[in-house]
Amino acid sequence: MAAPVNIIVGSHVWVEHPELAWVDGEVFKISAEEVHVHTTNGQTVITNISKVFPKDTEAPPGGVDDMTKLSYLHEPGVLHNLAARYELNEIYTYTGNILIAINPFQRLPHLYDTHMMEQYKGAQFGELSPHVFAIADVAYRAMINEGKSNSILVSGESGAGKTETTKMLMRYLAYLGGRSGVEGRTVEQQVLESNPVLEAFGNAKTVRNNNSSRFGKFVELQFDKNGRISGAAVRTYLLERSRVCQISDPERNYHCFYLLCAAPPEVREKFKLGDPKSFHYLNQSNCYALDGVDDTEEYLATRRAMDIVGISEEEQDAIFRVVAAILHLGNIEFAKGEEADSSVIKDEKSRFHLNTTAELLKCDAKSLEDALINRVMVTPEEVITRTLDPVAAVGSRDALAKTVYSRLFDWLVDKINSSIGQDPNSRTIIGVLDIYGFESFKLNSFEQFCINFTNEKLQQHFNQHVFKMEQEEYTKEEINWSYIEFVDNQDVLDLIEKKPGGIIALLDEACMFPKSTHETFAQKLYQTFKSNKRFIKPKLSRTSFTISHYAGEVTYLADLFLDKNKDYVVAEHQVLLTASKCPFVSGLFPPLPEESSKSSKFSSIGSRFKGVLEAIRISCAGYPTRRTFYEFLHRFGVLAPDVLDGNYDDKVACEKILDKMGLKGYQIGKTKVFLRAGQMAELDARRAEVLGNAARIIQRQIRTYI
Ligand code: AD9
Ligand code: MG
Repeated sequence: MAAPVNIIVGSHVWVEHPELAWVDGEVFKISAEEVHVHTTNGQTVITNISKVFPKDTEAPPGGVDDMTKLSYLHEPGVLHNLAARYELNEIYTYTGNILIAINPFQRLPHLYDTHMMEQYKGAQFGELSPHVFAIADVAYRAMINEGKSNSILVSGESGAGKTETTKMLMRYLAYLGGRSGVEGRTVEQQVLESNPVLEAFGNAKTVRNNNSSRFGKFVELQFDKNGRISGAAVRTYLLERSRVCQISDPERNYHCFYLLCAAPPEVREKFKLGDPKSFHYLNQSNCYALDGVDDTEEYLATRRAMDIVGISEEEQDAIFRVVAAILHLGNIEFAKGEEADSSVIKDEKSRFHLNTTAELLKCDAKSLEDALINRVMVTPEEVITRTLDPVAAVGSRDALAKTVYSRLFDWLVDKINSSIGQDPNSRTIIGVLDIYGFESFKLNSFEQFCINFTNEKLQQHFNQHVFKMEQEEYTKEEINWSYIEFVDNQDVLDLIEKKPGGIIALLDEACMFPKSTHETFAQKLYQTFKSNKRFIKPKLSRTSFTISHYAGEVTYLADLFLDKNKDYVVAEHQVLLTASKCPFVSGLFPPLPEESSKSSKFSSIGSRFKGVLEAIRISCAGYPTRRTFYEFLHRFGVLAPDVLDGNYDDKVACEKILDKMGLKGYQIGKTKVFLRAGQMAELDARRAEVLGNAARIIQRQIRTYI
């Protein structure tokens, strides 16, 4: 978005500001490329003309509800508009048919109450204030009227409000497609209550968000021919497994661990639980409680939601028993054994936790011990039992915890799906996608790599969609357009997912090759991508690499990439749990054929995910500003009074004015004028000149008169 060059002395402009991002002011001097500006906060700024953007002095103080109504589509204009609306608690703004939401960080109950839902039901899009309900309504109407399935994508960085938005969308769709007055557990109620269940097990506090989703989710609502919800399917993507055994201050593990530790006393006694501070998987961070969240209440709420979703008492008991077992498992420590490279259970305390884990999982304690400290190697010739040193035993313990937890999570998703039920006769669906948002921390590992890759995919989908939408608008207005370049992130995606040769392919390759280490993997990346514009090797680093994502640069530590990419279940763990006397636990580990043991789940994520300034940038590449003929003449008629007097029809009049101003490259559609980036500013500058001259003439006349 290059700044337009038509900035003159007296122009109202935006200039960059180190803290405020942008500040407005007035140009008082221009010398060559340098612009001198008096800012409204009392400073004088001298900057290059390319860094100065015109300010629309006629924009309404409360902002406009659709960005396409802005005279200037540039970053300061867009941000200013959003800020002006946010001041008035207007958190929603349209950009065409895209909704931008700004996180209010406070409950706005009236915004989502039944009265509001009634208002939006069937209302023409754009007639009421921008709202998430309006987006859902459009999707629903299109389905009813045209028999079209639709998906709603929610995107934004971590903490932006995607999950809350998704829940509002689902609530509104449940309202439209629900059976009012029906008693008992309805499909829509079950769908809505699946949210708290999945959040208890799949969300956690991170640095950016107290309730951060650590998995991606696509909810498919199925409708019957009368537009009633008749079934639903929840698909989840890539739960962050490492969090189960590794957290850093001030983050938390998954909510379910804390709420179970805060359960009523009889539950805690049964599972031998106590203070969360006493568990290794929780006490690696100093954060236990969340502001405004009562974990005891959350425990009860989760149980209630499980009831509605259709998880039986018995199953609920087994679920929490497994959660407790994981906490005890994490407290098993190891000491060096007598033989070299071997280990033993460290002390009585660890033995207690080992026995408790076995009790809760209903498996044999000795077998559990063996599975933790030994590894069986099967070669074509013989079967060898190898001992593990204490470090490897801890690795084995953590691998078991992660496996059990992710199986438990998958079980919950399956259960939700089977109990809500699918409608095989449904022909139309509305899908809602809520993923984990873009993340960049001080230290970023494989999890952030996966999360950010997912977001790149979604961004690409979004780019293509907006591009198509623009194209449709131009076609509708019958204006000529050939090729509109738009900022594309295909090169980042190629870097990551190209087969062969992308980062994921190289990682999978490294995982298959027994001699690889994170260092050889990093070296391979440096070599392969040395001239890739999106890939940067940080100086002085031997194992980290930087990717220039659409949302910014992120540096990843390659150290644990290999381990984390290998998603297989240790054979001994599998055998141990398949033999559990608890049908729930053994059900999580059905005997599996060999081949799945080495598969890397990660490599298939790309294919599973075919998925706002960028949108605005795309608009800028085409014809960002459009005005109806009437609006255009109203604003710029003053530039050519003779044309206005000429009795032309509106379209011709617009054309004559544009010609007179010597503008090139604009387009005239059937009802609107389409202007190129910067052309609106140019017209405004001319208009200001004309009006200024007129004012001076009037002043002179007045003076003469006096
Ligand atoms: V992440 O990528 O999963 O880490 P999200 O999902 O984008 O992230 P989330 O929806 O969880 O963010 O929102 C974060 C917090 O912002 C919520 O817990 C609320 O406290 C707050 N929030 C977000 N949207 C709204 C809203 N429309 N009304 C009120 C909101 N509060
Ligand atoms: Mg979320």
